[in-house]
Amino acid sequence: MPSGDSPKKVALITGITGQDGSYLTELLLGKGYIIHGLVRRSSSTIRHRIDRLFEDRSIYGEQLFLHYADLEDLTTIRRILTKTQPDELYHLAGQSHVGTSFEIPESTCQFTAMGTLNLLEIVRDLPSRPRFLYASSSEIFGRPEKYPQTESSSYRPTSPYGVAKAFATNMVRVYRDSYDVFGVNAICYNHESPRRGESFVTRKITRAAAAISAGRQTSLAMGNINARRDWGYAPEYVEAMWRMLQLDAPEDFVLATGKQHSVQEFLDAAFKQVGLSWSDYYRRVDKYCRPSEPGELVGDASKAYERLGWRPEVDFQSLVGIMVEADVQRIQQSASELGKATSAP
Ligand code: G4F
Repeated sequence: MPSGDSPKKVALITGITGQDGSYLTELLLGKGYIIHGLVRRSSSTIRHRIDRLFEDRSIYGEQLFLHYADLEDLTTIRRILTKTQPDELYHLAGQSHVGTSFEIPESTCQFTAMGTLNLLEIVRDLPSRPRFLYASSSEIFGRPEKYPQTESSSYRPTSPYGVAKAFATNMVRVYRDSYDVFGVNAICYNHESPRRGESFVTRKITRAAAAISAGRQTSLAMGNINARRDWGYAPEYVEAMWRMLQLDAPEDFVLATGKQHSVQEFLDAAFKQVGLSWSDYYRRVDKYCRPSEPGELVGDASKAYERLGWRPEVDFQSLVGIMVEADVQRIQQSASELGKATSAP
């Protein structure tokens, strides 16, 4: 290293292959970080969101490193943390589907609640502790007494997922207050992007709008379309997460737009963009309805604005526009690749 250069910061990200993990990785690469990511080993590694980085030899093996570990592999995680000595640890991994948590409550709690506690225990014992950010969720507020919610609103979760997240969020606070761990909760409201998993409602809708307009799908089976959410744009949320770990002292923050829209409004905007009417294709199917839904989840992010200088810029219409456009392009690209393959001699 040339004299005068400060050493590069090191970050470790759990959930690096997810929507937020991939955006955070790009953000930190741009800031010159060395990044270590934990990847779950399964029969098929789902890594498509970071494939471009993985295949770039000037990045992978130089600035970006992946390690296989589940959140249950405590010895492995301890070893990776001891070896890589991160300055910042972003804990984004977890079973993130609220609906699925009703079907698999035990593994959801094991992974999301206990997985976070295990990680905090490891961090607590490290001689040189990283700053720790936990990606918490508006689901902790469940059926809130008041709206909009702030960092001090009470936790009243309505799903196994929300309960697991509330446990983990409280544990971060306990480790901060009891052991002086620099631990913070980013209490994130829904945040979406073209990289959103296909089983979440926004992406399910934008994919369907694109596929129906291309003649590849004929209908869209959905659950409760009266549900309302505070939807923001994911790349902006990871920027706030990074800013949280740059503060002098650890604090929790609500990250939200402060505006609510219904699933039906999302449907309407997405289908309009491709010149269709959603009601011609929509079918209500009970299996997509949840045993219980949260109440009015809408966040007040004024603390993030004041302390982090963070304010979401991408509004609801723009978010829908970005996502539909990306899915239309994906379909056009796959059609042209298929065309090339079938016309090959
Ligand atoms: O897109 P969703 O599955 O997101 P949900 O449950 O709000 O959770 C997301 O946001 C949380 C807060 O940030 C995160 F903690 C969590 O990890 C995840 O990222 O569902 C949104 C709404 C729900 O009310 C659901 O009942 O859409 C309703 N919905 C209606 N039909 C549907 C469907 N949701 C899904 N996934 N699929 C449907 O067919």
